[in-house]
Amino acid sequence: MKFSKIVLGLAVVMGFVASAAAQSTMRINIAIAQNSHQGVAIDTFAKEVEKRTGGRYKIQTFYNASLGSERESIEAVQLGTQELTFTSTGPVPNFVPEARILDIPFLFRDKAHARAVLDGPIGQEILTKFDSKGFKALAWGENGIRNMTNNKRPINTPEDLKGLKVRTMENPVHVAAYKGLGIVTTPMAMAEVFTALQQGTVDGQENPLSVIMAAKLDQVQKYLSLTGHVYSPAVLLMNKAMFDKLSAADKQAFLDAAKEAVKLNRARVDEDDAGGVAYLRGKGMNVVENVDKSKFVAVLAPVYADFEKQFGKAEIDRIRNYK
Ligand code: EAX
Repeated sequence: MKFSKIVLGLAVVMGFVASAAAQSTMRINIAIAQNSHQGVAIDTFAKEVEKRTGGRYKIQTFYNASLGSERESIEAVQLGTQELTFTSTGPVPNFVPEARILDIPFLFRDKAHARAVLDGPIGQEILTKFDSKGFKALAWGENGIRNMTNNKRPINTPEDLKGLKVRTMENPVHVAAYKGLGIVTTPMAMAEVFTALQQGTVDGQENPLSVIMAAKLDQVQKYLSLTGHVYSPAVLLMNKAMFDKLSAADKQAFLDAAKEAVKLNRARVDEDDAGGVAYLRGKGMNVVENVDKSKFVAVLAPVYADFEKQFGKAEIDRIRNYK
């Protein structure tokens, strides 16, 4: 009797050891709340990876910059101290300059145009530029169309932006453009934004409705203007060496899981955009809906001239005219 109990006990332990050894755990994070378009992305990615690899890979999800800011997380993935991250392209140009062209204000007609460019040859080509920088970019996701908020005044025309102290992402293209609009720019990580607005360190910030709602910025911002001045892509990044070590089947599983994640991420952005204005008005924000974007584009003419020198007019037009 005793002997069979020992054998049984050993079998159970061996079983645990085998399954534990067979399962690897990886971490992925975002800089905003789980209840968000980005939370949907990483939660879906985690579920899909576990399902598609038969449980051999478990993805632990972290929110609210608990593992670090977007910039710190991109750096950690590049170094391999963190396996994955889902981030807006805000800080990306500091690591992959080729992605900067996507951050040009008023470059895309709308989300459909941006999604077509990112999922088409132009966007897929830019994804390959991440490889030599230590990343496997699994898929383009979506952060959304960025709008201005502030505590000073409604923004109807570019003149209303003059002298406003606005938090920006750590993105050189955004900073150059916003300065061109007369904004006093303060680059800062997302986790510091709520407090900076609350304390009046800055007057305003700019983000998609999805982020404004997820970060509860209605609690510290009075005015929202639907300037729609930038389409903000997101990207699902994995440490390149870790991706390369996966079997061919698991590489495909990670890529397919990323595709599923982005589908639901974009669907949540559409949902947020459909209900966001009413929601934020209901929270007491003063919303300017009809902003004449052509006036902002006109003021940006000198900045566009610089961008054409930086990126090439043909490259910019290729994106602008993409159908
Ligand atoms: O990715 O930093 C920002 O304004 C981003 O839009 C935010 O972190 C979500």
